[in-house]
Amino acid sequence: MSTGKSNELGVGMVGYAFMGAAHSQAWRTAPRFFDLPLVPRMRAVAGRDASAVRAAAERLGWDDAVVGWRDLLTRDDVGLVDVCTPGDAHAEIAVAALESGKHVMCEKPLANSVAEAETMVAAAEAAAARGVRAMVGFTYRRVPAIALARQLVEQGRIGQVRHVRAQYLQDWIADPQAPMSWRLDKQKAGSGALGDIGAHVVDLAQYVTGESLTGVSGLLETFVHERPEAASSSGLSGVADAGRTARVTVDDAAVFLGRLSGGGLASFEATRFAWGRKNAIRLEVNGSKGSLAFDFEDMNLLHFFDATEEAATAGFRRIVVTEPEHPYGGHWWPPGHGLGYEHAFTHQVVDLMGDLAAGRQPTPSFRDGLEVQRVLDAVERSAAAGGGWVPLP
Ligand code: SOE
Repeated sequence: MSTGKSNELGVGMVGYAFMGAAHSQAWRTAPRFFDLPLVPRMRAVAGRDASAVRAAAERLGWDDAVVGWRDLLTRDDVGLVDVCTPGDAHAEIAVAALESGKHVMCEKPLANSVAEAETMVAAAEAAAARGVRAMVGFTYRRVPAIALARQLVEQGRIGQVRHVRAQYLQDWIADPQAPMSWRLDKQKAGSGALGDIGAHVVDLAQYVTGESLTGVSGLLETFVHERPEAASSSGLSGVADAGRTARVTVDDAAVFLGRLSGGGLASFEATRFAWGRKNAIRLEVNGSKGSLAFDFEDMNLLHFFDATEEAATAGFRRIVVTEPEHPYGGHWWPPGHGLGYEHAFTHQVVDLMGDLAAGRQPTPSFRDGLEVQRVLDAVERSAAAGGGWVPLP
């Protein structure tokens, strides 16, 4: 497969809305701030509408625009396909791309169902035998404070994990007049708050602790069943069409409990109805020797309590995770100047390029994505049966 110079990798992206814009920014920025062993080149973006995809290519910095994602698979200058579509298209595009020898980066959640995710894992594992790799975009793993939390757990600084308290709180549809979006349509999105944002905190809980959930029990609720259709939309906001309404077919909120493979207990909450909470990803882990706490709304901070310190002066330490000693540190601004939402997408590209250049499996893998999918599915089954316990394999 020729994609240009030997240390270059041509990228073709499918979809160009909110996630497509975030990924474009990352593909463009990664080689400008990091010294990469493999340099991504933004070859082509694919969409359905010729003039809209052309405008997106221009705006987001892609060399070319194509109508229909299949055209990406036959191009010699594309070595990786980046799937930024709603969930209902993930499986078809990712499997076809892997079968045609293209590496794949796929947005989260991996799929809309466990069955689709299993098909994707089978394709990814068959492709891996041919050196073709697949990764799912649980981007928040690459927030420096989260990566540091993982390191501290791995180093044993909080000891045996006893509790995980994980929340993902937003408010962008708390107003019942907020218009319909594909994220509220089960056909397109698979589930609601559960899969869209609950998936992130399930992944973070498993990633930071290095453990798996062994069972869950949960409740789901839809508070607003009918919404105005969107006359237009951009990102997460839209303009309501006064004349027409559409039925919401997903959950608005999810609350669930889980047990971790190391014996700890976990609680999760995912909602888009928490007025005032904009993108509050809160993760607290309590171990036998200390605690960690993170809130994305203050994403450059990690709070660490070390219970081995002298009791009289022990207290939560507020670590400003912006220093060269920190994960991904030293590549951006002078120490202390802070990072934002978009930087984690750039770190995702940096790690992916490093893994591809070294012939390593990037993480999170499609199998990690399937594990999360199984948790989502178990929560749905539990909620459908009134909240009972559902074990996970
Ligand atoms: C909407 O809830 C959303 O854009 C999610 O789809 C993303 O995964 C999350 O990062 C931000 O919120």
